[in-house]
Amino acid sequence: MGIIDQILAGEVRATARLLRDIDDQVSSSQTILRELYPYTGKAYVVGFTGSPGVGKSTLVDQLALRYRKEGKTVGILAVDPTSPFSGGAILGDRIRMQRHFLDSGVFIRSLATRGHFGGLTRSTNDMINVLDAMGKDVILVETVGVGQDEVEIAQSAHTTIVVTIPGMGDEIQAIKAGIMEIGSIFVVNKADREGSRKTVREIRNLVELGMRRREESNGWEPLIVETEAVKGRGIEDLFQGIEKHRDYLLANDRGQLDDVLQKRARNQLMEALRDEALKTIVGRLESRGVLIDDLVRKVVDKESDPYSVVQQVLAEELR
Ligand SMILES: Nc1nc2c(ncn2[C@@H]2O[C@H](COP(=O)(O)OP(=O)(O)O)[C@@H](O)[C@H]2O)c(=O)[nH]1
Ligand SMILES: [Mg+2]
Repeated sequence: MGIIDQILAGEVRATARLLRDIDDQVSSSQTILRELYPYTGKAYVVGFTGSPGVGKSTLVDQLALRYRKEGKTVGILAVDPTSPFSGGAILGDRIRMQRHFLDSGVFIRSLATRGHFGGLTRSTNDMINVLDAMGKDVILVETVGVGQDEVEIAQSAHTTIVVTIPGMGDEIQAIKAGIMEIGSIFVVNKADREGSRKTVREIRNLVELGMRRREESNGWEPLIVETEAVKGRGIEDLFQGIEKHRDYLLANDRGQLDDVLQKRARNQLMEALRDEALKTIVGRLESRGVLIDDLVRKVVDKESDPYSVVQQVLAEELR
């Protein structure tokens, strides 16, 4: 069996190898991704975003169990640029995820993202496609934080879950600052802590404000769910919430699903374009004996500036 057939058959070893190659940016992985692409589009992708420690991994773990109960197969991608592979966070995740290891219906992978040239979003999207082609019914993607990468990754998901905890002013600020638009569901985890109801109210106010501003642009009113992930409390509500959002997308009377698919495709296309264009230009420079480091030096020494360097490079390389 060739690698394509192995992955389509859901073989763990072949899949893990391809994911590693994507992480290492081995160029042969592109050919494989190209061949796998026609087989993607069946999985339901759920993205989780929120600050470190709010309980995303614990939620993902619990939801994975819930989906298994439905007989669904699950892929899990944990994207954590802040923690190296050998780091404590990943170790903690490993231990927590241990119970899934004997379950062939769950495939787990952490993305370390060591200084990615082409960016986090691209490898994540590629990996989502692999798990999709591999036949996983549901793919749970965990990303850290609320930065640009996370917002972009969130756009790859059908349902995006913004996770927060009681009393985190920063979180609420982040929600205000633009992540509001991406949340299909807001989770207030660690509901065992004081102030949970208050946080729910604050988010509800923001949601209502956002809905008014959004002018029914897509008609989905974000849900707010309280959970205590460590004890599995609220997981059923969250699960049902995701199902509800899925039903809404699939009803598709306003082209909701197509919106999601378009965002994702656009995202993937732009990422790949940026990545390949950059690679091509850097390659051409190097083949002419121009080193990026020398250009950097010029900018540092104020012999030139970033803007002029870029203009010059583009003028020469994109003729
Ligand atoms: N008290 C409490 N602790 C929780 C809850 N959910 C997760 N935790 C703990 O919070 C810590 C961080 O959880 P983790 O899932 O790794 O957070 P992540 O960084 O967002 O993935 C762990 O020690 C969890 O056991 C909860 O509902 N209540
Ligand atoms: Mg985590």
